[in-house]
Amino acid sequence: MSTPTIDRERSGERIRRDVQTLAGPEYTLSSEAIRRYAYTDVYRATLDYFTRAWQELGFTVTEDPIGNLVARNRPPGEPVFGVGSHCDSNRNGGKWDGTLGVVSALEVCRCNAELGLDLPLQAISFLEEEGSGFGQMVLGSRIVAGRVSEQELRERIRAIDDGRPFWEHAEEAGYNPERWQQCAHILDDLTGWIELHIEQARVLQDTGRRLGVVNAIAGYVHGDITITGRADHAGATPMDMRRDSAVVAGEAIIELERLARAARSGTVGTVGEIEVSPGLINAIPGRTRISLDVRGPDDDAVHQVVRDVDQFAQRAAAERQMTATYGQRQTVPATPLDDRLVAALEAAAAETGEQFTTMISGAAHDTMCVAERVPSAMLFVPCRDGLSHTPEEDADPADAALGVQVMLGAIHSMARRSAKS
Ligand code: HGY
Ligand code: MN
Ligand code: MN
Repeated sequence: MSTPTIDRERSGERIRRDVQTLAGPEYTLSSEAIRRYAYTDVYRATLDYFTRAWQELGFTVTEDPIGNLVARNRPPGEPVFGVGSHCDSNRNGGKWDGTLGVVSALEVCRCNAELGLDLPLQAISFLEEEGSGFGQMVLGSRIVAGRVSEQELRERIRAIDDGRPFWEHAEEAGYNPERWQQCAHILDDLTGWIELHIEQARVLQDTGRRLGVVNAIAGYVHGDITITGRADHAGATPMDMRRDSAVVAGEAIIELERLARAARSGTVGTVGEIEVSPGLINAIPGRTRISLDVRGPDDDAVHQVVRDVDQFAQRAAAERQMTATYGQRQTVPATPLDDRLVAALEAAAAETGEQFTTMISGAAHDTMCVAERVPSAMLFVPCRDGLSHTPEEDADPADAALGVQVMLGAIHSMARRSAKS
């Protein structure tokens, strides 16, 4: 049976409509950016939007004990192919990051029904991929993968807004965090998994490609260095009596950039958060916290950079009679993706006649946590000038419709192959 062909114009229009609707005021906490995260009413409204849409297709929609959304067209226990992403957003987010992947998964399900393919499908929208609610990226999929501890969920992982534990917020939102280990079961029936996502850089755009087949995802370490000095008076304290923690933070920020460049092998690093206390113009910073985001395809190089910048900060602090301490938030290893599924996506992309690039993802994705148990791959579409994690983020629904065609082609060919075996 030949590869199913979708009506890309109709799919593009539905994708545009879904993404545009979910950028509306009832789906974001901010009027300047898309801002939605776990257990907020705007996030609930977003899940409800997708729930209605999948129910209209005859899918059974459930949410696992902490709020990962699952929609499937087969009874539990039957094998299904997985598609999806996340529909929470960065705190300064755009309307395409994540949400486009869930909308495209919905569109795959629509086309599957319209073409009468009856492919067995399960869609997942993972909770808290961005970490905008609790400062922990890919939290929902890490819970599914068992990459968190109960102590972290009960105690250590706390809401950015009010400092209360994840566990409490999950209970208040009506979920059952005490059953968090059952979340693993949402992957049990998956024969494969594909996540469509915007590239979040501009390799595709600058090389005139509309499709990127992702065969690996860079690993990362998230952590914080806190430097402790003295919060003295900014005017009265002579320079040689100061313990200015922001100075050491500045030295560490420059050192991180130097170390990441020197590490090569695609290693990158940045300080995205700088928190100064007491944070007053006329008070010397007694305490400064800098966040570390270090990533790359080579886990050893990434962890070496983190160790080196931690040692550097401790030495620089000690030289000025201060202290520096490092705390790791989380780490996810570099993730190779499934060769057969990558090849199926490449073949389906080639069939469209579009040129494509096979590439590594520098950004993290829930697929990193799915790939441990399920043969997985990703498909990128361009975003304008590589802009992401900003309200200026933009993409073309026609590219996403092309992506849906490729996803459906790959899933269809995998289904045909397993039927023959
Ligand atoms: O930051 C990331 O890699 C993802 O977009 N949350
Ligand atoms: Mn994302
Ligand atoms: Mn993101």
